[in-house]
Amino acid sequence: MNADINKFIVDLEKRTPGESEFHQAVEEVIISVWDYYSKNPRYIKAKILERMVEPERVIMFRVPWVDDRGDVQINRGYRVEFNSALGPYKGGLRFHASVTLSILKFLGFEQTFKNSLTTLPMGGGKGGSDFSPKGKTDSEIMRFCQSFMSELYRHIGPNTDVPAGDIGVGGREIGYLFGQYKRLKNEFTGVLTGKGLAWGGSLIRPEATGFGAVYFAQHMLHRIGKDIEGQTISVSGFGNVAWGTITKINELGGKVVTISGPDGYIYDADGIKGDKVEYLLELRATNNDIVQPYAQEFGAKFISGKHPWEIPVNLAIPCATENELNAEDAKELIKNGCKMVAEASNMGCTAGAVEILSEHIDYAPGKAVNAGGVAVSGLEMSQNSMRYNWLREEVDIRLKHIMKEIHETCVTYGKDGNKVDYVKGANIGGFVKVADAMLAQELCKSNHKYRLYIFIYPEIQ
Ligand code: 2IT
Repeated sequence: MNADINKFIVDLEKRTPGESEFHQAVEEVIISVWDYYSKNPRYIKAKILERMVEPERVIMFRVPWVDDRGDVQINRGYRVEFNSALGPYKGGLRFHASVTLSILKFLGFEQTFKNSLTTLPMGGGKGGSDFSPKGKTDSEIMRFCQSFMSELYRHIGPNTDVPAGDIGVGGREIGYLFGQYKRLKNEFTGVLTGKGLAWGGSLIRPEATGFGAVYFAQHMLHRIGKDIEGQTISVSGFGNVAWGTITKINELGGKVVTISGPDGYIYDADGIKGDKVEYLLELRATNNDIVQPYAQEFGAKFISGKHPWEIPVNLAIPCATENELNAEDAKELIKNGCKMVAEASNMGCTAGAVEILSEHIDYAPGKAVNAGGVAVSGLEMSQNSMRYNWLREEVDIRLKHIMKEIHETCVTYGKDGNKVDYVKGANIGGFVKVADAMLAQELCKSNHKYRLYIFIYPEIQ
């Protein structure tokens, strides 16, 4: 690693001890943009990268609530408002036991570049809580969401910060959160995205991350003269992103043979199609966070405690969570003939996996592949501002167009002979717009006291 990059990372680690996921996300971006950055003295002079890795604001708060037994429970709530150069902070809320400040900083940092890639006017943010919906009743989730919003409401707004869902936050949670915001503010505004269709939500938002990921994978395949049709594909996860991805792959004639959960993975050689896809939604709604019941329901194989990357496929689409595919998995996929990995989860591959995959096959990172989700959130904001709803086809056309543009941006900045370095392409493509906007908006340089002084004593000038 170049000495300047190394110094940058060491300094960052000193200032943010223990935030390993955040360091991993920053390191990937810094390595990708360093050459481009070093050739632009105006970025260096303005310390753009040093500024970008520092969130504009971090809010941490206590979330007390009462469970069904009447016992008091305490969780921690967060909102990391990372960067507002391109628009209001925008990004999801994650409710999961694994949530820490490091995880939300990595997600907020990535979100800034991702949102920039969408071409829509959105800054980057992320939030959530270490609250786990697993095993909780509806009324417990409702009380938690209400308590969470009782603090968050004062920090967000349709022109300030617009949260959405992420792991553990779907339509039900957004409903409870929105209801509480409205009660407290007495305002019906587009302050959250992922809302129900009858009350300001956008068509295609639930499917958007998965649909967008498949549109992106299609562009990657077309570039090398292939198509989704006839491909055997492994998917991980069984939530909203996996569901949208599988639905679109089936529509385009591909076959998905795996899904996974924290308990292990399912191998269904016949393909996950028809009723089996809708069953994923039922499975998710049980709040148990396991995929094993799919095996009993449809007579498929369940492999306990493992990831699906050992199954031979042409294409893999990780749809679960960060660092779910490591260097060993990458080698196994390549050995079994996999030609492409399109990452739909945020930072789904470890740094070791990214290195191996990028060297041998086509690999595209989450911030490009999964940007369709937040892109349709941006379209939901537009529709809310107009107080109007677009048709399904209108949203889908825009989503397709955005994914095509993101792919073109990756090719523009990442082309390397016959290959495309999608990591470099996505990182530089995302970086340029944010950096230029930060330069244009400047930072607060004026020394207020000095100004006052020369106003009173102009002769000293
Ligand atoms: O990671 C993501 O892009 C999301 N969870 C969606 C964020 C959003 O604001 O729709």
